[in-house]
Parts: sequence; C-alpha cells; structure tokens
Amino acid sequence: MNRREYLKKTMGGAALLGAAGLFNPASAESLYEIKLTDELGRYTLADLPYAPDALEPHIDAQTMQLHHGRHHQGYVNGINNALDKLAEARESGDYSLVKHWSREISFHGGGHYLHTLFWTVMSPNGGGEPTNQTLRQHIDRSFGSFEKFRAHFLAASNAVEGSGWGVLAWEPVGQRLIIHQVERQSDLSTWSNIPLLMVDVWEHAYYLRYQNRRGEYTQAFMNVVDWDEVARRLDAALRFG
Ligand code: MN3
Repeated sequence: MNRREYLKKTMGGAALLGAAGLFNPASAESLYEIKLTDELGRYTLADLPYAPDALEPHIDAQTMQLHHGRHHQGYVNGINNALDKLAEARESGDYSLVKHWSREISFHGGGHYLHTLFWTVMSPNGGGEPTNQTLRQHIDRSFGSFEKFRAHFLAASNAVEGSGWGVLAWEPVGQRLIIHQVERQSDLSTWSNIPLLMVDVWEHAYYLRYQNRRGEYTQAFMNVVDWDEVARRLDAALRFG
C-alpha cells in the first residue's frame, strides 16, 4: 500500500491531532490504533491496558493512577476546551486569544498523544532487549549497538531540561531512528518523525517513588519497555514512511 492509499484507507475515522497533523486511523495495521477520540471526534481517555499496579516495583500504582487519571485526563480536557474556545472565536470573530488557544492545542494535544502511546510501550512482561530482527538492525545501523542506543536514550532522557520526554522516533526523511528530547510535550520535536518509544520525565511520572532521582526512574523504565510493541510500531512506520 502506498502512502496515498494508506491515507485514503485510514482517514475515514481520522482525528487530526495538534499542529503536527498526526492522525488516528482505525486500521489494525495502524500506528495509532489506540482510540484517541469518540465517535463525535472529541478526545477521550482510554483505560490503561493493564492494572495500575501491574508495573510494580518499577513504576508504582499510586503514580500510575494519578498520572493516568489526573494528568492525562487533564490533557484530554485541555485540548477539548481549546477546540471549543477556538470554535467560539470563529463565531464571534474575536481572535484576541488565538495565540493562547493555539498553544494549548499543541501542548494538550501533544500530551494526550504521547501519554496514550506511553501506556502502550510499557508492559509487566517488558524489559530486556528487543528480539525483533528489523528493530535490532535499525538500532544497530542508527546507534552502533543496542548498548549504545540504551546509553544514548537514557542520557538524553535524564538531561531533558525541566519537563519533557525522551523519545525514540522513526525519521522517514532520513530513513533512520533518532532520539529526541521533547521539552514540555511538543518543543524540539520534528514534524515528520513517528514516535516509537517514549519515556515521560516530568516529575509527576516518578516523584512519589524516586523523588528527584530521575536516573533511577529511567533505568527502571527500561525494565518495563514492551519491545514487541516498539517493533510493531516500527513495522507500521516503515510501511507508512
Ligand atoms: Mn506525564
């Protein structure tokens, strides 16, 4: 399937998300098969794909409950609210706050998108190294070895200034894997890139158990990475890109 056919096939139930124009096709092969919206196109919060305590001891149940139920829900509410306010602005013709609400779309939309993926790239059966051959080959080609990837990914994630994410992404233009520090939820990302693996390094993601020891948390995160899901996303990205 070429890109145009793919878009045609998947744009039926698509939901545009944020300034990057990411979309949420319903195809089983899709990159975005987790549901981000309801039938009316309103953004919604899906249930966690496992119990809140499933990732213990690496990520504690209370953090998971607060992170999913409060923080992620807040991003869902935030993007819906921003869209409502912009609809009101179009009705009234008063665009005095357009800059604010446009930023809110990027911030909350980025948060909704990254958190939705974040829950799926962790698993109680995760950790270790990827076994998928395609993923291994691309990691070797882009970073030299899995060990070098791991050290680079942890260093980048630990060094994010303030609040943000470490993200492993497929870069379709260069046909390679790349590691980003995504500050806040949207800064420093690249338009065409497709996120494959992401670690949330906002303090709310680790403070209850790890306090300010972000490095301990990111190492623990590596013990719950679902490499099969990362490989599945790379496979979909290769077909898409
Ligand atoms: Mn978070």
